[in-house]
Amino acid sequence: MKIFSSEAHRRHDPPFEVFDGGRRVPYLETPARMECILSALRKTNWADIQEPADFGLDPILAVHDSDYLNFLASAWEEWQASVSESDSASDKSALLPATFALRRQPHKPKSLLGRAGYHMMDLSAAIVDGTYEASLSSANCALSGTRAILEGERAAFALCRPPGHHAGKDYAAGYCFINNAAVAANWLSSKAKVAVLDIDYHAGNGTQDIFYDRSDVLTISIHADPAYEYPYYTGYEDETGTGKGKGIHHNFPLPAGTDDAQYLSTLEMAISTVEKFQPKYLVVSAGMDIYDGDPLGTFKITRPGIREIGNKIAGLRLPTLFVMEGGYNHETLGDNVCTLLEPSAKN
Ligand code: OKP
Ligand code: ZN
Repeated sequence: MKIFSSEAHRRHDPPFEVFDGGRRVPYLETPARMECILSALRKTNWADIQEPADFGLDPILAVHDSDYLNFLASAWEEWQASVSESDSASDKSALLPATFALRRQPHKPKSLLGRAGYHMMDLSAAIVDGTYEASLSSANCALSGTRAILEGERAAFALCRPPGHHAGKDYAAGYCFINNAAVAANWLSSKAKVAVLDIDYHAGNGTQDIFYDRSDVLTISIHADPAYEYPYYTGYEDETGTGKGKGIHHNFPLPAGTDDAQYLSTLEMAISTVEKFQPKYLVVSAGMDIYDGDPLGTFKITRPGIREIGNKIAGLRLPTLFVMEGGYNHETLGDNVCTLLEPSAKN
């Protein structure tokens, strides 16, 4: 299986994020996550790990607003250059605003902190030196995987970092800046119908937003019910798309503590939804934070559960691009990723 991974992800290494209640904690979405996954992949006999190619900005701008991408491109330097736009300017180790724009607020200000709060949804998407470059290389991993699929590979894996599924057209959120899976799915959609299946523990709100009014990209997300879990405001069952996209978007919210049996019966419904749509391509947002004991999750999915998820996905027999999303238990992350991919790698 072709796997695309770039060292450039290391340049994105924020010193902290802010948890609920205002607690500053070390950033959980670390470069070490990639080490874990790569070292597990290298122990298999099927992983063909390659550097991504550079696809430029066009395929990214097909999904994200240019104002937003310009913000990402210059935010760090502006942050360093800014002279005390606010009290927080004394600690410049990460750009993290403390005010956020609700979209019903009409103004998009020119000031850096004003734009930062406009283009961020929460306190888990800190911008540091190298965030933009790492995000571009992450998208290039997804695009390289897409090209492999278009050239006839049955499956490919984009080892993306930062992850992407919380990022919308014009905002960063939950460790995500560029929506890698959406960039890939959008390119594939220029050839034929595409389904995106998001199995990360958290609702794929960004992917949903990006395709919500489109009928050519089916989006399905299976996740912790936003009634109790991040991202709280979206990912509910009654969100099914709008306009031409009505009925093409599906959320499967699950209770805290969901086990293999519950998860797999929901996956069954998701898989038959994909089959009915009859896509030519599949993109899987592969978050492994569904695994039992993940520091950000509550589900109790076991290794055999992950294997069964991998079997069901491979059973669709669609050209499939796996895109890395979350997963924060360093001990188990690498083996879980290999277990998920293996049935598709040997297909
Ligand atoms: C990213 B991905 C903890 C707050 C954590 C951000 C979660 C982002 C998850 N109380 N907020 O979907 O794995
Ligand atoms: Zn997640």
